[in-house]
Amino acid sequence: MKTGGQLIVEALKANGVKRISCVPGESYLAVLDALYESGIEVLVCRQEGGAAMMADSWGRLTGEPGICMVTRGPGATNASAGLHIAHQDSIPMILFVGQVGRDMREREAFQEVEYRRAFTEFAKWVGEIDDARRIPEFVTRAFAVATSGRPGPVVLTLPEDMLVDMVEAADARPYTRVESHPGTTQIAELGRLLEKAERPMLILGGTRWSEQAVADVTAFAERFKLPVGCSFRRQMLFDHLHPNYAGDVGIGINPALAREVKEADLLILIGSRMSEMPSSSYTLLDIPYPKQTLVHVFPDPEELGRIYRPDLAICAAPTEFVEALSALPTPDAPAWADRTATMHDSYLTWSTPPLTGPGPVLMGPIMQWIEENVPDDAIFTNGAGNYATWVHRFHRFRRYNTQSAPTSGSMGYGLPAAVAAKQLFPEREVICFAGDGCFMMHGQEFITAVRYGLPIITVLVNNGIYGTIRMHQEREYPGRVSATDLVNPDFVAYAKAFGGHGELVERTEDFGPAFERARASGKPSIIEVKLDPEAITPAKTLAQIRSGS
Ligand SMILES: Cc1ncc(C[n+]2csc(CCOP(=O)(O)OP(=O)(O)O)c2C)c(N)n1
Repeated sequence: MKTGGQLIVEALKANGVKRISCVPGESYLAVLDALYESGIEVLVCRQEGGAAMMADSWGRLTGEPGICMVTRGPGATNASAGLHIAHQDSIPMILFVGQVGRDMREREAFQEVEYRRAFTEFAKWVGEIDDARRIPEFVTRAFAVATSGRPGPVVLTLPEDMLVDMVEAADARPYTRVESHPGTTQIAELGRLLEKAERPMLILGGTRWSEQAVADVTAFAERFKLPVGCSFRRQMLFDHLHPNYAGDVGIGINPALAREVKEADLLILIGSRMSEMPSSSYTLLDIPYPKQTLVHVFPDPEELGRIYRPDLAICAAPTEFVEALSALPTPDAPAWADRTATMHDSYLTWSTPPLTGPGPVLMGPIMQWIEENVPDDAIFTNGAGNYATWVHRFHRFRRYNTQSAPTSGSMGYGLPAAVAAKQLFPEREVICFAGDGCFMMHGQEFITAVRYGLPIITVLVNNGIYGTIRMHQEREYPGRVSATDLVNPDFVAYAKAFGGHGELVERTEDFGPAFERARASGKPSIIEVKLDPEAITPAKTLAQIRSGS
């Protein structure tokens, strides 16, 4: 006989869970008790949004569901920020929510929410376990749903009284992963399309990749001399210094690359949904009938033909699809080899940072310093803001799993994601990029990094404004500044008050030494980079945007 709380923890252990994030609540004390001496590491967070984002980041970096536990009502609604990210980004995650007792349901009891109604839009499945004997069934299904097809978040709610019931239940076993392979006829058809093509291109995106899959797709691109683009915030899927790399198909795309995508005659989308950001607001491919011959590879049939009608639809996970590509014989010299080389040259020019700009601190040389001094396996995290452009355009990603950033453009993600990444890979450098706006959304999780001894480095780009919105505002309503300026704390003092290391950079040349000191401190650190608000994009100042020049 075991309690519901014990059965939950046993089911997690059976599924290989090593860590969870949480904010505690009285609604799930029995689970907290079962976690005591369970061997599962519990990261206690300061706000459920950050806790859920940590779980998302674990799911993103491992492919296995990240686990988060929160209390009912306010805990769950706070956590919904992380749920939405995991949903839009196709990340496996399971959110456990303490729920009011079964005998009180539907009375709007203290903090009661009907989660099936509230979260169905953000989750692949929302379930409530009202019988402790069914815990193995629900948890197994949660893992299967979160990881299969297009991965996503699952919410399981746990009535408080169910968790203390003593019951007999089946011993927990690990879930079975569902794989989806391409058919041999589909691979042969792809081979025929490639034979006919003159301007083919690969675009990689989505999830369900692995180190091996990245190696497989690289080998395929090399054999066929194909140019490869990476979808928005999925740049870690292809080595940016590889001669076949064509660039980031994301926000502010290289215009030359956008032209190539539009003019391609064969587009092979692997894992990407080609949603609003990578498609330049749905302008790169015609809807529903793209001009390009479209091969769309995606692990969920519902996405195939949803927006773009593909000429060849392949329902397969990227891992399984790229493995099957070895069956295609290597062509003699493909006619497009020169075009691939030209596209890579264009990428190299596009990703070379400008060395001038307004103000005494220049982000271009700072990015250059980072490129020269940060190891290839360093993990970059960020949330949303114009500061992120510097990373996305000028950091040359070299390896798989070196990025944890939301395609949903959610501010406040970078810091909790960095905490999670460092916990997972303590031997790797983890660098969080944040704006002053973005950082303050989950800045309290800096204490979580301090508490667990996770020396992340935060590059906090402080321009004193909600820069992205100011940029749009100046373009649409020139000179009418409304709700986009900020008053900030002293971020160096903030870092120190939390027990971390703080640095202030007011001149470009101070960045390198500040970074080295942050590294050497062995503590979580914040490097506040004081950026002139005029330096709003790598190409244009705020004044130029205001005047429409
Ligand atoms: C959670 C959330 N709230 C609001 C927005 C809208 N938004 C996008 S970027 C941005 C400003 C970001 O400011 P900051 O982090 O200071 O970076 P900057 O653009 O100044 O570089 C805002 C408010 C968002 N994307 N996410």
